Amino acid sequence: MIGTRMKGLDVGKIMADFPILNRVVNGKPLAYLDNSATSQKPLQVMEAISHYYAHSNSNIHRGVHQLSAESTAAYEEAHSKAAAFIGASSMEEIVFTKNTTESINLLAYGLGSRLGKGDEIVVTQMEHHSNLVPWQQAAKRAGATLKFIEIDQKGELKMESIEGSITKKTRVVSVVHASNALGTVNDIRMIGEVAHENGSVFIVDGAQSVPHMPVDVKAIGCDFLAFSGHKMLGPTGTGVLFGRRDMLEETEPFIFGGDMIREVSFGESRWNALPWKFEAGTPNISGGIGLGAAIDYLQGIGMEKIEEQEKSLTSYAFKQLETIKGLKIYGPPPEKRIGVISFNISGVHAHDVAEILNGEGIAIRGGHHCAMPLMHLLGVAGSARASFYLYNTREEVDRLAAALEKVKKIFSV
Ligand code: 7TS
Repeated sequence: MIGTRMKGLDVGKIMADFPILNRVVNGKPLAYLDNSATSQKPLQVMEAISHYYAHSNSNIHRGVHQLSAESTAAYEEAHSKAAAFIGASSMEEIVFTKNTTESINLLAYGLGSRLGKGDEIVVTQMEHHSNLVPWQQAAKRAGATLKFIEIDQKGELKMESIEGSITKKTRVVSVVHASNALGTVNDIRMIGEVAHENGSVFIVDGAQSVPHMPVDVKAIGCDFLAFSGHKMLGPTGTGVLFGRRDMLEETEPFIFGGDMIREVSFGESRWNALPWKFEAGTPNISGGIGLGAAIDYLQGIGMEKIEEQEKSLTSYAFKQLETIKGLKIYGPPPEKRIGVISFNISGVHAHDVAEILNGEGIAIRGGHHCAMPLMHLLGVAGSARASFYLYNTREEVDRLAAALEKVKKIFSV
């Protein structure tokens, strides 16, 4: 098996769709291993956006003219593609946002009327700040308490803590599907069952799962699923909130104004139909259309194949990195994680690791990964992190390992 071709996924062919991967950085071919932050975009997505601007650019839902009708149809079709991608019943259940953060804020405000004094909101100790800070604020507004499902030594959620934290007082359980800092994939189906047995709303942060594995909202049994289009080959400024129809109907809008209303008088207003009640103002039309093209691209390859390729690459990377003395990997073994590897080299700051790797043309992230409380729990200020996607290869992993040996030499560790 050669590096660019494994288990039916032709990575060489995929790479050809991503012009940025031909870049040379500091004299070396770019190895882009920062996919948890945002993914690269294929030509197909760029072409969908330019085609829209060259042929149909117009505002949606307000013109009877040809261009507006075309823009509206294309934007709505992108919602339908997103619905089919995650197994939603219809496009009414798909709200376009600008990212996962906005999707979760929409809920933290929109579900506010469900929260009162003494109620409880449950998240985990491995949340990204965007599934933590909005709930801290919601708890403050309502006089509710924020509780945490704890993690164990391996970076997995403690079973007894899941059952202990979620009680009849719990109104909202919001849990990350796959951790951006540890790579851990959580058993969200089971957590959802516990949440529902206790009468709670169940929200999943799918920012790191939806781009990398098949995710079906009915199979996981969530009420809401938030994810980012820009992490799954789509343009920046795109995100999605799925909500089960009945749940979205009961959720209050978070941003008010044009296009989200059905009828307005000087005194009051009635809201538009789903999903438009949550998409006030002129949305990111070209971005939504670009996201539709990204979904077509991913589906053309197949999410099972993407997951399999990333698993194989992650196992390979584990083997390579584990041979490096003084390098510590955080989180569970490869079979229990997505293609994210967080690590530290003893005695070397994560930012120095990232900087030396940059000199080798390798893009990784060093820092707290917007999960500061988790980093404190691990007893570190931050970590270096390599994160993979469908276009990464074993050769890039080999270069990563070689560059990390160089880091050790420079710091004489
Ligand atoms: N949830 C998780 C699990 C994430 O990994 C991220 C972004 C977000 C939410 C927020 O997504 P956004 O699109 O609203 O920014 N994670 C990262 C990261 O790991 N490095 O940069 C952003």
